[in-house]
Amino acid sequence: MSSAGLHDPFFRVVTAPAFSRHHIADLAAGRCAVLRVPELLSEATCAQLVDCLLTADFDSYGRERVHPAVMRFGVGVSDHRTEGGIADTYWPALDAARRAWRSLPLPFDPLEAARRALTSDWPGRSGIARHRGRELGPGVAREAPQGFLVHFDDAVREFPASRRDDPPVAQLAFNLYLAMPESGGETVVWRHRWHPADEAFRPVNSYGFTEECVQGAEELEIKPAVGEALLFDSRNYHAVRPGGSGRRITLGFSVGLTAHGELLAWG
Ligand SMILES: O=C(O)CCC(=O)C(=O)O
Ligand SMILES: [Fe+2]
Repeated sequence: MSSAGLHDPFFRVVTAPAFSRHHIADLAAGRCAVLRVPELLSEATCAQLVDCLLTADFDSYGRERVHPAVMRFGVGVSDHRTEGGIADTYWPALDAARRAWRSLPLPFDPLEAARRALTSDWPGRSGIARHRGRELGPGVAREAPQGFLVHFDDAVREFPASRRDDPPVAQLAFNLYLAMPESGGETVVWRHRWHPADEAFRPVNSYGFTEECVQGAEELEIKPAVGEALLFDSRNYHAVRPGGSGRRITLGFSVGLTAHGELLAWG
């Protein structure tokens, strides 16, 4: 509820048994704010994936930009940004990340499985986004013990100079929760999108903003269960609360809906 006590009936959480085309369209159109799909994977499968992932060498996002630290396995394009475009360093980093993922003794490719679950009912083409003909990364595994600051994700703003082959007309964030702490680790989404005045609330070089930035905006707080998947419009400001005891390990990627009706993922 906003500070004025008024409520936008479209700013709501919807729980569904699967990612239907209608639910995804509702999110893109702003008829709902967050889509929850419980039990996308079983708890046993999540535990098995966590065991494998914990043998991997997690890297951290750029320490200056992302603080408190977020550990990551796989490459994120936001760490390879230069003058509003994708830096040349991204491509060798992506090759190394692909090799590292392949070297894990995973029972199946969980990012591919997640993408399939997300797009199985989608009527248009789906797959991984491309930049000048080259496929971007499929997503990352992340561990954020101290959570994420209030921020938004919007490739249109972050990469204004990027010559994406298929620029998104709507951007969503997909996350699958493999391990969750007993307390904390909630995802919060605010009914607020970037405004130029918000830059006053961004510490220098940080990806995130202070909480004042979203003060008074309606918010939704979700504590996903292990095996659950969340999809939300990442242009709305969002944050992850610090976790108490227990690890918080997720698989995540961005999803763009293109003008051709394609649903494309990237990491
Ligand atoms: O881990 C989460 O729940 C959300 C992380 C996030 O900021 C995102 O997926 O864009
Ligand atoms: Fe985000």
